[in-house]
Order: sequence, then C-alpha cells, then structure tokens
Amino acid sequence: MKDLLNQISICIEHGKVSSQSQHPADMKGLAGAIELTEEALNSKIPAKDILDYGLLKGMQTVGDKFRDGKIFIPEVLISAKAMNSAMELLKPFFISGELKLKGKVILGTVSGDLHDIGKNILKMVLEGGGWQVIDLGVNVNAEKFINSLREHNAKIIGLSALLTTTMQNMEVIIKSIRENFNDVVIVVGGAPLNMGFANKINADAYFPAPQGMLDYINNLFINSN
Ligand code: B12
Repeated sequence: MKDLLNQISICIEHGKVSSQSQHPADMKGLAGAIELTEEALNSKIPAKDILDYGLLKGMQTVGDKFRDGKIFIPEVLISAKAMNSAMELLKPFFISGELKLKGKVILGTVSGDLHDIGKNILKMVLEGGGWQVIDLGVNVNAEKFINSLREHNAKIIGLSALLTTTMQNMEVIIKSIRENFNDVVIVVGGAPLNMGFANKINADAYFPAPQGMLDYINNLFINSN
C-alpha cells in the first residue's frame, strides 16, 4: 500500500498524468496518477490515505521545490494537471462527505491591478494542499472581498498586488476587512511587497511564494488542532 501511494506522489511531483502522457520522457509508458489512483481505490486503500499520502504529499514536494527555486512555473502547472486528473476520481468521496477539504480561502488581486499569473499559481498550490479556493479574480475592491467573506463564512483571505501603486490599495482593503471582521487571517503577496510593508498595512502575514502561505495556514488551522 505504502509503495502504491508513494508512486502516486512521484507521478504528481513529476506531472505524470496517465500512461498515455509523453511527459516526463523517462516515465514514458508507465502508469500515471490516474491509473495508480484507480488501482489504489480498487485495492480498497481509503480515499483519505490516497489524498494525504499520494496526491497532497506529491504537491507538497512540488510547492517546496518551487519555493526553493528548484523548479519553475511550467513544472508547477504540469503537476497541478496531474493532481486535478487524479482528484476527479476522488470526487465521489468529497460528495459523500467521506473526504473533506481543509477549509475555505478567498483570493483576489486588489483594485486597479490586472496581474493574475502569481495569484493563479497560489490558487493551484492551495488547492493542491487540500483547501477550497474561492477566486474573485482581478481588480477586486474591499466591498467584494467583504461580501465574499460573508457569503462563504471564510476565515482566510489572500491578497495579491504586482504594482507599487496598487499595493497601496491593500491597506484600504485590509482596514475595511478589519472593521467588519475580527477573526479573518489576511495574507498578502506579490513581487513588490516585503515583510515591512505587510506589517505597516496590518496584514497577518506576507510570503514571497505560495508554499509559505500553505504552510502557514496548515499550521494555524490544521496542525494546531
Ligand atoms: C505579465 C505582466 C503583465 C501582464 C499581466 C497578465 C496577467 N494576466 O497577469 C499585462 C500585460 C496585462 C501587464 C500590464 C501592466 N503591467 Co505588468 N508585468 C507583467 C510581468 C512581465 C510579469 C508578472 C508576472 O506574472 N510574474 C510571474 C508571477 C508568477 O510572479 P508574481 O505575480 O510575483 O507571483 C509570485 C509571487 O509574488 C507570489 N504571489 C503573488 N501574489 C501572491 C499573493 C499571496 C497572498 C502570496 C502568499 C503570494 C503571492 O506567488 C507567485 C508565485 O511565486 C511583470 C515584470 C516581471 N518580470 O515581473 C510586469 C510588471 C509587474 N508590470 C508592470 C507595469 C508597470 C504594468 C502596466 C502599468 C503597464 C502599462 N503601462 O500599461 C500594466 C498595468 C495593468 C494593471 N492595471 O494591472 C511593472 C510594475 C512596476 C511597478 N513597480 O509597479 C512590471 C514589474 C514591469 C516593469 N519592470 O516595469 N503586465
């Protein structure tokens, strides 16, 4: 069982979707994440073990390597594809309630800013880490963030900005969120930001890479319970 889950995790890490996938070249013809997940389910391995020790373990490695600059955006995208393909097979277990996502995270690029490539990678890493992401897209103002926090009863929010002008809008958004909620964890990120700025605008945390946010919310909401 351990061996099979380990193989699934390796397929996610290397972006091996199925036996038909041409990528990666050195795994050509071998079973991929889809076949191995099917095999695990047929062998009656609990869906939670397949998720935790196969899929999530693989994506954790991908996130760590991306954070450490050992792999780049294309590799993350390929791994996310493998993860999503295998996740399709686990969907019935989420619907039945046997499997549960860790919680909800609201994400958005702040008002005036149309850059979303980084936010979309963050979304993939968080989803790959077992969180449900509500993606509000780009050019999101305070009102939209607040309405979404209310609608989804979410406790975690991630704000992204890529411009030195729009990063200033984060302060206004955070102030409005704090005026409406006292229990929402606000994480900020984006190339022009740093820890000093995050402290100044009263964010709870800043991370230069998605894996930092994933580890942070896992520690705050999951590992501490
Ligand atoms: C692609 C791009 C665009 C595209 C955006 C397409 C899209 N769908 O995103 C387009 C062409 C639309 C564009 C437009 C503009 N752009 Co532009 N753009 C870029 C470019 C080339 C790449 C940005 C990018 O995607 N990087 C890759 C991603 C993966 O990195 P990232 O966003 O930083 O995200 C990573 C981390 O920061 C982190 N992260 C990001 N968000 C968050 C959030 C949280 C919570 C966490 C934890 C982590 C996190 O995780 C990601 C993965 O590691 C940069 C230059 C550069 N090389 O960076 C300029 C750049 C950002 N743009 C710039 C400018 C000036 C503009 C324009 C004003 C140009 C113009 N005159 O029209 C417009 C503004 C439009 C607007 N209102 O937003 C400047 C910003 C300068 C500044 N200091 O403010 C830059 C730096 C170019 C430059 N050198 O001048 N741009």
